[in-house]
Amino acid sequence: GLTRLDHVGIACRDLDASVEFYRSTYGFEVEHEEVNEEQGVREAMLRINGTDDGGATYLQLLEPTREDSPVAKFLARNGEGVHHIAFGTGDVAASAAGIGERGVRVLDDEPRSGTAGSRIVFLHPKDCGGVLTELVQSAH
Ligand code: CMX
Ligand code: CO
Repeated sequence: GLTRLDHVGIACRDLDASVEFYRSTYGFEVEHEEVNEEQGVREAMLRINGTDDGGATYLQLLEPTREDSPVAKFLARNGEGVHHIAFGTGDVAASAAGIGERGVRVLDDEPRSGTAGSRIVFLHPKDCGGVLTELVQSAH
């Protein structure tokens, strides 16, 4: 099942400026930064809290690396802002299959590679009340 809110993904034009905003305004620090070419993002994970299932909750700041990426498209249409939410699961394939059976479109046939070796799938926002939703299974 889904055990926690893993992260909130936020689209930004300038990752360094966004990181600095969250540091200076709230005191949140970057725990992890990487480029994911498949998703077309440069991203920073800011840890907000730990949870009793061993996971944690993050803000995922997302800057597009190419113009045809989902985040670039989102920025062009909406400007900067909340892009998606992500729920944690112990078994992303099983969670996606169960949710798919309920009529929600799962955008990835196979889980893809997410932050820090995690495995992720996305659910179509039009089937989720306008909220782009990600399921994530941590690597550890
Ligand atoms: N949240 C809510 N609605 C969204 C959305 C979002 N982030 N992105 C697009 N939509 C809506 C649009 O508003 C549009 O609605 P209308 O038809 O009512 O105008 C509709 O979905 C289609 O929008 P689009 O701009 O044509 O976008 P696409 O269909 O090309 O792509 C989506 C939308 C969700 C399929 C695509 O963004 C996708 O596959 N996303 C998953 C991958 C991803 O987002 N990766 C980046 C994050 C990586 C990470 O978290 O690690
Ligand atoms: Co995400």
